[in-house]
Amino acid sequence: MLVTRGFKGKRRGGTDTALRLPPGQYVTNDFPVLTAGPTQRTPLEKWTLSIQHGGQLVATWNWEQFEALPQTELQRDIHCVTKWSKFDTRWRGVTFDDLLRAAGLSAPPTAFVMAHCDGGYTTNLRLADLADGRAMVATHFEGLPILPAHGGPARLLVPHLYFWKSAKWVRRLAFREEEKAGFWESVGYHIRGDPWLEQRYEGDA
Ligand SMILES: Nc1nc2c(c(=O)[nH]1)N[C@H]1C(S)=C(S)[C@@H](COP(=O)(O)O)O[C@H]1N2
Ligand SMILES: [Mo]
Repeated sequence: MLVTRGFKGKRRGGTDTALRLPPGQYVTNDFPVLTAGPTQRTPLEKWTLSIQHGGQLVATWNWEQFEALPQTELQRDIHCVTKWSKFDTRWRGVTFDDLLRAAGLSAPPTAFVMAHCDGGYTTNLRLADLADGRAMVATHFEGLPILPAHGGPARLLVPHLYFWKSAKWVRRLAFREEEKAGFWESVGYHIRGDPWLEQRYEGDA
């Protein structure tokens, strides 16, 4: 199954550009690489994605199993807290909703999730920002496997939040009872990071 969502009829410009650009951002056509640390390179045969709840393993998929899950395409604008925004980026992967279904979870067990990555990067997310088609574990960008520098083989994509929430090389999604700050959130960045509310730093909005 391939579901395509969010395609726009034509490229936008002018006034529309202003309307779709969050406060303090500028548009770029580049795709900057921003990583705290080295690019991670886990061979596909060693790669797994897991869902955890309170330290217990709920589900795990190897690469082959993960690729067999329902695929969704999303076309979205992305916004980095360093102020670049990139319009109309196209991704393919497995939505968070489909992951939960595949994990046999009829309802999400808690309201908070921590994403854990190869290399130790973490970022915290609220369930409401992951569910209802808002987020996916993406494996493809613009029709090609995501490059290692951009988080391939699989990265989280949470396009409506600042891009630091889109964890590269994601390996584990851990449900938690309480909200805990991830890597950037624990050094002064905002706990949620909504670009439209300009939630850049702790204490903003
Ligand atoms: N694992 C991991 N994921 C990460 C980061 C990181 O350092 N490590 N940086 C975040 C930040 S700050 C941004 S802006 C985006 C950058 O993604 P890109 O390099 O594909 O542009 O990845 C996010 N995900
Ligand atoms: Mo960033």
